[in-house]
Amino acid sequence: MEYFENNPRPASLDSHIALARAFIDQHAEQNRRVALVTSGGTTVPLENQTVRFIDNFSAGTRGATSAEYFLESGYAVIFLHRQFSLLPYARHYSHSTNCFLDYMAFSSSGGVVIDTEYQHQMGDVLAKYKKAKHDNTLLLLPFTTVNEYLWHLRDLAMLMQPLGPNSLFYLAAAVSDFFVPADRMVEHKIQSSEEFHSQQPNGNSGEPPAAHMEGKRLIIDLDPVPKFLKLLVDKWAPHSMIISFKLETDPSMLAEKSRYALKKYSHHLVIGNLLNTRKWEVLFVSAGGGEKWLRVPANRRTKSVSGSRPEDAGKDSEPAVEIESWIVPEIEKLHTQMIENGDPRELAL
Ligand code: 9Z3
Repeated sequence: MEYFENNPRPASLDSHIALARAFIDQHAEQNRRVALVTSGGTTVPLENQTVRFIDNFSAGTRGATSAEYFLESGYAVIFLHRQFSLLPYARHYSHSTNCFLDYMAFSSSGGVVIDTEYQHQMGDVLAKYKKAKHDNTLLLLPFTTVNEYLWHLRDLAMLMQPLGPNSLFYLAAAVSDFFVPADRMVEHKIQSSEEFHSQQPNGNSGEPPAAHMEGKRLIIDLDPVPKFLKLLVDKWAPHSMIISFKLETDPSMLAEKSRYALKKYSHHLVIGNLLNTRKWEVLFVSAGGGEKWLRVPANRRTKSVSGSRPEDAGKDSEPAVEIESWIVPEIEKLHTQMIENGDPRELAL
């Protein structure tokens, strides 16, 4: 594909692929299912030596939480995630309203211990984390840019091919639809003051840089990201189960756009979600035409935190039920169906 001829191979890819090869070999030998979970937003740098970039919304909650439930269901998980976004297990203590030091306390002898208030819950998380470490079932691979994401997805998919239907792709990362191709990217920081404007040399495309100043205005002219999902389904992972997410903000478009994506790429399942309600409702759209909503009931959309108001249910607060604890077992069932019945792209929801 032309994209990979024209956009640079990330420096981290070789070492990541070596780690993934050993990981996949181990789990192929143990006949374990392997899920590639993607998570977090992809950036679009505007300069080669990047000061400015465009980002896609995603904290990594969907991916990190789902990864934990895949591990609980017996999958090995390759967690391809945006660097510094939420990680499985660590997510319970990072990026939260508490600073991690709030979980600590001094013991009577002056040593540092986990505060008694958190010990029980942290013990549960720690046990799961230690098990994943001991069994070597969780591989963390970071990316930052959309280019790094695409290279990793392609190479990991090809590496997973020998797993056949025992492999699954769960594409929760928020992938940019637009990017700056390498041959239209400027090297240095774009100068905003007119006194310092320069037409930076720009590869050999002969086209103007994708991001440049015109007077006081910054003009950004992005290329479309190639339709990688089509390639994943048809070429890179033809025997895997493939699940993609569709993010919308307008409720009236969600079902239609999810159906459209499924029809266009002919994979197994699209999970539609809306930005404002994603933590408590998702729409499953499957290739057989089956559709169903998974919804956390209204009275379980907020943890009972003192002072929380019913009208804030589901906003920034964490629901009492993690919807991923319902999503992942549903997928596991569909995956079993797919493995047992060959590969019908018509799964009964
Ligand atoms: C999603 O829809 C994810 O569920 C969220 C998760 C990004 C909403 P958070 O990380 O949010 O929990 O804060 N991902 C979007 C997937 C996406 O970009 N899909 C692309 C597309 O449909 C390519 S597969 O074109």
